[in-house]
Amino acid sequence: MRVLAATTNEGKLKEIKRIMEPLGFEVVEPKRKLKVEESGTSFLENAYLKACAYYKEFGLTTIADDSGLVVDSLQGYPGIFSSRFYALDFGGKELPEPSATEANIRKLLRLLKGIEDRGAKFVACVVLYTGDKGLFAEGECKGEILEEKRGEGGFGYDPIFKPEGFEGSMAQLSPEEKDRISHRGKALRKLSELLGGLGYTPQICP
Ligand code: ITT
Repeated sequence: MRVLAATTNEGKLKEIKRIMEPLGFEVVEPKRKLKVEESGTSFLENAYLKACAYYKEFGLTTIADDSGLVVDSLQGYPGIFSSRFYALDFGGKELPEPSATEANIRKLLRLLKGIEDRGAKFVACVVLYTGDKGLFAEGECKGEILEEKRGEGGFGYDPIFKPEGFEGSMAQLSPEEKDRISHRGKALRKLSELLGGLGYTPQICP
């Protein structure tokens, strides 16, 4: 099955390909990145908005991922605002320097300074939209927020997230290890099972 990956995030795109291609999907990149207003109030709504917008533009079965970091002691923030947390009017804004990712991490570490409860989870909601049907699946990865960055792998908040049962950060895992335990890996494998249950058989490309 050929699916268009509705994302502007290179880290996500790499992972979607890495997880879905061995499951028999051909993942194609959009010719153009779209600016989709993520006006939903949940990961599911935002994933659906992205999937529909890309489908409308390119006319291909589309997969979208809306994901983020849910932090217990911050009432679930940054949550659906994870990619733009630095600019959110919650706990003071940060300048996006040297990058939005660095500013997001800096803000989160600042807000958690001296806070004992560091519990958090990554959540991903993936939606596959075929033009007449939308299917979704969710995945979670529990862990805690470290005091400082560790590791160079992955993307986004990975260097400050320690998954449950591991010593280091998500950014210190190999790509295969991350995919095995990650919110995205779990959500995409669930989606693939759901599709199988509906009789879609992805063809392995030669
Ligand atoms: P698209 O909407 O174009 O897919 P985005 O980066 O804006 O790209 P989201 O709105 O879903 O995507 O925001 C997700 C943010 O959550 C992302 O920018 C990261 O900061 C963070 N995030 C999600 N999954 C992550 C992961 O596996 N590792 C680290 N950070 C992650």
